[in-house]
Amino acid sequence: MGIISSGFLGRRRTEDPRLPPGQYQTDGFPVLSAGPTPRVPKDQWAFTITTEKGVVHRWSWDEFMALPQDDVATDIHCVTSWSKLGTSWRGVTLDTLFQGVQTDCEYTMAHSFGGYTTNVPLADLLGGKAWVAHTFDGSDLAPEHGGPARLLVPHLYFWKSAKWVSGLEMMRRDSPGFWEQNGYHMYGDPWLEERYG
Ligand SMILES: Nc1nc2c(c(=O)[nH]1)N[C@H]1C(S)=C(S)[C@@H](COP(=O)(O)O)O[C@H]1N2
Ligand SMILES: [Mo]
Repeated sequence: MGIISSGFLGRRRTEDPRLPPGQYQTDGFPVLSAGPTPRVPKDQWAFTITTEKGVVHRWSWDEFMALPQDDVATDIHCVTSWSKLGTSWRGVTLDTLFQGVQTDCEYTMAHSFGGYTTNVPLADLLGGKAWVAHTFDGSDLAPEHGGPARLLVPHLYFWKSAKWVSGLEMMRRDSPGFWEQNGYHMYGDPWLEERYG
């Protein structure tokens, strides 16, 4: 019925210039977890950055929430082909967390409560490109989406955005995390369709 057929709308949606190649837009928020959802009470939560010299920078929940906070509007892209456009988050930039961290390493391994890992170059975490996010759409980040806090690295496929993130470990050489050991790409640029290794 009417001039605008669903086919026309479908075409328009897939041609959105914000969609990387091979991605479709979803309005839902799919949950993709490799295991059960860990429940981490905020009073037992901490975020750490561990350098190659073994220096540990640690923030409790209250210390983390007292840092400067950023509101972020961004698109996210899952390697399984869904993208969600214009999502809104609140969190702390990695630039803030890395102030005062001395390292010569170019690579990091993100670690999560529950054991998930993913490798991200340090350069991709700095320069206003990545956050430890605790709020989605104005509400506390739900446990199934990584609450109390998750990594948010939206310019890479979403598997790099470690849910329930507990810390970053500096690495001298790039080394594969969980999905990267299981065939996913070491870097994961959605615009270059770096899906599999
Ligand atoms: N700790 C942890 N983080 C994770 C995952 C996971 O299984 N465990 N899955 C990754 C993948 S493959 C995707 S697409 C996104 C999914 O996030 P969502 O469940 O909030 O959509 O989280 C990423 N971060
Ligand atoms: Mo994913």
